[in-house]
Amino acid sequence: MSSPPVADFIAREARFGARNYEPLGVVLSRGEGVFVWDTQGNRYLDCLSAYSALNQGHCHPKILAAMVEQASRLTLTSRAFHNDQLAPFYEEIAELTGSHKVLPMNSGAEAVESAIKSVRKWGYEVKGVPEGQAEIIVCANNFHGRTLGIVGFSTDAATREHFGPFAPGFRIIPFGDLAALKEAITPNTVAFLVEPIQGEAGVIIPPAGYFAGVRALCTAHEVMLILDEIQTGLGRTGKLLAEQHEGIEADVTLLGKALSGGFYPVSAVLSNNEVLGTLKPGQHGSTFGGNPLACAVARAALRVLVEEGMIENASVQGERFLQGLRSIRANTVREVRGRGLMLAVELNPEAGRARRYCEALQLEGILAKDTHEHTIRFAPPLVITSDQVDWALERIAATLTVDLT
Ligand code: IF1
Repeated sequence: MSSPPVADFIAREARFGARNYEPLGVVLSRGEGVFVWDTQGNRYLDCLSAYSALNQGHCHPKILAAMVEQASRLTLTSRAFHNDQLAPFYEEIAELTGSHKVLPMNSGAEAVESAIKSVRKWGYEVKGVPEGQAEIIVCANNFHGRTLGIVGFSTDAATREHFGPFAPGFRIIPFGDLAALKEAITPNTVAFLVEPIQGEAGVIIPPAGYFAGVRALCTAHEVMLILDEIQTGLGRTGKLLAEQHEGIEADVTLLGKALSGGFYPVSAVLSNNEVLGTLKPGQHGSTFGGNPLACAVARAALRVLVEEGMIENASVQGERFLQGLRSIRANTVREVRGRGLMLAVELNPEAGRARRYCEALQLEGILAKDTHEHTIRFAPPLVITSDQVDWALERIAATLTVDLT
């Protein structure tokens, strides 16, 4: 039996759904590795990977097996009782990332919120900041999620407008500007929250040495460095954590997205010191956080990432993809940026909206996502092969080569 037309699914979504997204006109029904298929049976190379949640590729068989096995045994206990998956999850993620304490949550935004709560508590109870005075420094053009606490310190109009009033306690400085950080730190500063590479802003890589300077300033002023690695972490940039490119260690690291390989929302706050130690029973939690299904899925997701060499592959294929994009000679392209398999092509404004090129790429069998009018992001699963990279580059080059005269 043939599937209903694409337009039918889209119209039915529009009828009852809140219109908070504007997806490309493709309706997907199956995924495997780097590929997805639409309801009509067309195959696409997924160059978004659900915003880097699918680093391990679609429906990875080993993660799937772990999920099915655990789902048939025990799914949820709440944290009112212990479960036999939580301890091994803690041990494995702590060992892999070199962390001392782990707080399991669900969505990325919850990990961010949990980190904010924890560093404020640390500020009052350990650093000695006067009650109610804690300040957290964040960067312009940040993206840390959609909760009220987080959107209050966004600088993007669509993200923040008409959702206030917002919570105080945040200072915004330009990304990549060390002098601005130095100036913004006060005795009441408890943390600097920042993405190692700004994702939503369009894959913005800070100047070399920036994070070494950030680390030194934070240490000197007893400010907790919180790295939001929800998008950059778990192999996406060619290292387990993007901080490794900078030769630094965060005090607090946030993971989400690929922590479950795209099967289930799993996030975590990892800390190197006493920050998470300030949380006592009853002071923070979540019904689903740390549940056995999440833990089993996350354990498998971390295992395949390491055992199957996905991090090294992201480094090798990322370099191939980057060089390939840089070698495209088209007057539509203004700049190519990337680290590992987190890549972006910024178009010249005269080239028109990036969305148009994503629609053209869709017809070529590639799914990619625009951001900020003129930027196209490429972030395929980390299991992509050289042949698949070359196949994509050929089509991307053809799509970007448009006569603008
Ligand atoms: C959407 C972007 C990606 C994140 C970082 C926390 C979160 C995210 C660094 C929150 C989430 C998403 C969510 C998605 C769009 C997206 C995104 F375009 F906005 F920047 F990935 F590129 N920290 N990123 O990137 O995690 O609560 O969603 O699990 O549609 O909002 P979440």
